Amino acid sequence: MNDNEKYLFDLNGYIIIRDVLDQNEIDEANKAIDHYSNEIKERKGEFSLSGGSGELLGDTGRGDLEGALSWPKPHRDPFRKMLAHSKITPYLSELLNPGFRLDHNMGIITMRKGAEGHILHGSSGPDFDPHQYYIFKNGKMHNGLTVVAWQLSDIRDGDGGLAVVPGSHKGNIAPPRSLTRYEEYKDVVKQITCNAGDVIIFTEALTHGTLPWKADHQRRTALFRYSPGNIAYAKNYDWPDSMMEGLSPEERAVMEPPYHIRLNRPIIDS
Ligand SMILES: O=C(O)CCC(=O)C(=O)O
Repeated sequence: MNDNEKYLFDLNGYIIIRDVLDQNEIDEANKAIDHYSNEIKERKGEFSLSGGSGELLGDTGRGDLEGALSWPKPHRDPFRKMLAHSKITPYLSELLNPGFRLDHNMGIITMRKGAEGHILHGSSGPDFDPHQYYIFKNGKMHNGLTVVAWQLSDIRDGDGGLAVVPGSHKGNIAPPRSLTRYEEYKDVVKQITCNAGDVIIFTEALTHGTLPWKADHQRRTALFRYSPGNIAYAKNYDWPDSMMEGLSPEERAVMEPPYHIRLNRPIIDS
């Protein structure tokens, strides 16, 4: 992570890394999603994410697809490659410190035209959340739970999808409810545009959410969440054999449970 990228992450709470995947890798990942498309669960009723906001409403819910790391070969391969990808691990070592670990099982977000948005949320101010935080101390960034979002389809201005309040990861005051519902202060909410193959890294301290999907093509994003090696947000880190079988040493390293780096924690050499 170079100095300009550090500046941008500290300033905004997120960074976009361009062209991490080539066209072949994007195609492989999309082919695997196509193969499992009948398992996509659209969030409706009590699972809706729009929180009753008229601005975030849609005709259907976000489509979630789980379990990609456990799929049989070759379908799992494109997602296994994302787990400890050599173009991304240097960023995670910088932002979360060496020894970072996968927190939560990864998931694939799909949105078809008309899918609702997700109320904006984030953990900065007024309270300190010891699992999801952004701290700058002794000349260095320290992050709690951090999202790595792999884009598998293009997102243009006005399409919808991930939206953030840049800089809010350093906020001390809770955002107005009308902002989190996308009813007011829309000028401070930025919809992120990017291309398939790009990766967005953002801290969960950042106020972020999802705008309803308006494009004809389906949104597809593979979402991985990481924590520093010493902490866990999610309860479960006893990963099933189906997820562990066949992993490389680097991939295994990010599947370690939370414990101190001093206790022979395997570290990815970035
Ligand atoms: O649509 C997105 O990328 C944001 C998803 C999100 O914030 C969440 O699932 O908690």
